[in-house]
Amino acid sequence: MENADDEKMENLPDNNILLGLYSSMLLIRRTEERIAELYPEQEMRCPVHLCIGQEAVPAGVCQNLTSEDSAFSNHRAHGHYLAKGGSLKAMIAELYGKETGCAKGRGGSMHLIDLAANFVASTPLVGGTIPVAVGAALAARMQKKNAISVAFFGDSAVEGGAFHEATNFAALHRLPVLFACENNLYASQTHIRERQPEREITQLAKAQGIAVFKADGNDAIAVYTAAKKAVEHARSGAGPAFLEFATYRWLEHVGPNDDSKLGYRTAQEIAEWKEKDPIKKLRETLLGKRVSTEKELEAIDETVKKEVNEAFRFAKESPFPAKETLADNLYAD
Ligand SMILES: Cc1ncc(C[n+]2csc(CCOP(=O)(O)OP(=O)(O)O)c2C)c(N)n1
Repeated sequence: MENADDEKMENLPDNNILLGLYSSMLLIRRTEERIAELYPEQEMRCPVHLCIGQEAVPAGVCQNLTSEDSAFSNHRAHGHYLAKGGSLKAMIAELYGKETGCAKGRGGSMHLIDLAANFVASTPLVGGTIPVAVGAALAARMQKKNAISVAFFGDSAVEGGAFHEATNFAALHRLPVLFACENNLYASQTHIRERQPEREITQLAKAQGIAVFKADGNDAIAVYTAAKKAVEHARSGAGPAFLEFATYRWLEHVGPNDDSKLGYRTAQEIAEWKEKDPIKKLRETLLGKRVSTEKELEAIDETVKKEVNEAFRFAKESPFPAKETLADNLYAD
């Protein structure tokens, strides 16, 4: 090994993984940019919680999952759904309330589901899917599958009882589940310092005897590498793993706008995090390490934009559910 740079190169994931991370993040970013652009038309009538700035977490974690593994999410679900392989067309149609949507137009942005991709559930109840992911891990164990499950949630979810019950049960039974915490510092407009005592979130998982992994959530390679270790841990039968990623949402808590005028965080803080753009960071690595050329990355962007355009066209042209079917699928008979 001639120098530290060569050593770093040695440790890079292989090119397929790197390009997978890049494409996945770009798909999430371009999709959400288009949602933000078209939201003022008021054709998407559901609230939207955008994850622009946070893309490295879903991309880096899901790059380690197989189609057998299941994923669960919260109100900020677009990135997790897409990175797990959920249908983009069905997601956009869902935001438009259309029959072709992934929840047949009944759920909107916060109730994404795509069972074909094993993206099993997302719900706006903070922490609500964490115990369900643990249940999926228990089911996988009982069915003797090699599958693991992942619960994505924000930093506020660890303040709820469901998190503590679920981690306790998962640790006790050494279940193959990952708890993936996106620590973006805020719950709506309240900083974590005003909500939690001064201690690391990971201490909560450690106290349950759960293996803990942490990574810079703006560095897709770091997220991928930490998640790889956590996935190996869970899949080996050693029990659950807890992942904490430092990340940041660029736009308002809910909706398509910048919120620097609200006063709960400063424009400077937002600008500093934007400097750490995870897509820009990986792009620089891909070019710097000669994994890709500018032209190849441009081609990925063009392909992604076409896919996004096509999904919006599909959603807009799709029919609304017929009136007489509105109550279908809402209640168990
Ligand atoms: C049980 C519950 N309590 C309160 C709310 C209201 N609420 C919606 S989003 C949110 C903040 C979520 O913050 P976090 O979990 O850190 O995720 P982020 O929005 O930062 O991604 C709250 C309190 C809710 N949806 N569910």
